[in-house]
Amino acid sequence: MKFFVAAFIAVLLCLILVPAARADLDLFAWSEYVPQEVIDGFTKETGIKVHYETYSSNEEMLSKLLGGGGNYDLIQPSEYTVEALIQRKKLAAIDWSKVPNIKNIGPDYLHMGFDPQQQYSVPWMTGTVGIVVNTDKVKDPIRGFDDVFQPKFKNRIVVVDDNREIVSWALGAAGIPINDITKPNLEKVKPTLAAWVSLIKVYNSDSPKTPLINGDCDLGIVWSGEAALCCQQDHKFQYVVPAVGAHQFVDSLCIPDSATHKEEAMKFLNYILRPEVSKLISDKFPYTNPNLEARKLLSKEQLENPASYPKTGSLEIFHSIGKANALVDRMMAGLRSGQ
Ligand code: N2P
Repeated sequence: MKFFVAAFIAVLLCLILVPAARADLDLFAWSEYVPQEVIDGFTKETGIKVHYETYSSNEEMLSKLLGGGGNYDLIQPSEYTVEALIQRKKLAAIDWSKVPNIKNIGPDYLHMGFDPQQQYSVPWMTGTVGIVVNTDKVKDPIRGFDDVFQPKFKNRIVVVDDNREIVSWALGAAGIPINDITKPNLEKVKPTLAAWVSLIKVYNSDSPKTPLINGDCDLGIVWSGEAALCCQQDHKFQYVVPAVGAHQFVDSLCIPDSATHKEEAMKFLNYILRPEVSKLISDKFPYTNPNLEARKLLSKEQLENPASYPKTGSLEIFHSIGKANALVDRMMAGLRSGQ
């Protein structure tokens, strides 16, 4: 009898404790950026289930993270948002002894200005925001933003749905440094932006390639990985890094200080840094891969895709602009609603 009671208690304990011990991982990342097979491969190897929730902008991610809208173990901010989160002490330091594969990242992508001590971020992908031209439909030379936003291209343009990006194009075209976001500078570019906004047909940050590929739009200002997918599909698409320069984004994975599964998060970081895993990310989402060991595994075609690995262009990263973000959003909301 005693034996049966003991066995019964043991089974009961197993039922209660084992599921609790099997941790999950809550990943909050950009849409169309983390291949399902990478997630599945990680789960298969570690038993850790990954919940992938998506967002379409840094600002959307921030408002959910800081508003307590979710409990996340990994987030995927761009450089200026990493900088802002470090300033606000919202990120957990990464224990590099648990993420030795960081060695695969090229030195140019480490210790960047937004995380100078390389304490909080693992570079995921980098890229540019540039122009896609359907050369079957657009015969004029397109070299910069002013060439895109011409009245004759009204309702033929798709852009990413990202106010900070759009404002940076007008600043760049006016010769104002793209991080110099002040009230007077915004006033200066407001008329240009008003004219540009009236020409845009589609705002889409998740899949801006779609209206280009299906022929709804002939010009786009989009993330380079989306542009690379257009170029891969049809040589009629051309990628142009604007002559005045472009924003180079650097998207990283970071662990929020509030994360409850930090060990699992570091396992995931080390996993995605393996060259063969990182190659899968490049195969599906052809941005510029900062993992130099993974780049060695890419084909000549992948490395020669002009959007994934552009050869020219002066590039600049964004810096955190603090409260000026609200100025950008307010002005753009007004312009986009026709005021
Ligand atoms: C991926 C979006 C890339 C984000 N779908 C650029 N920061």
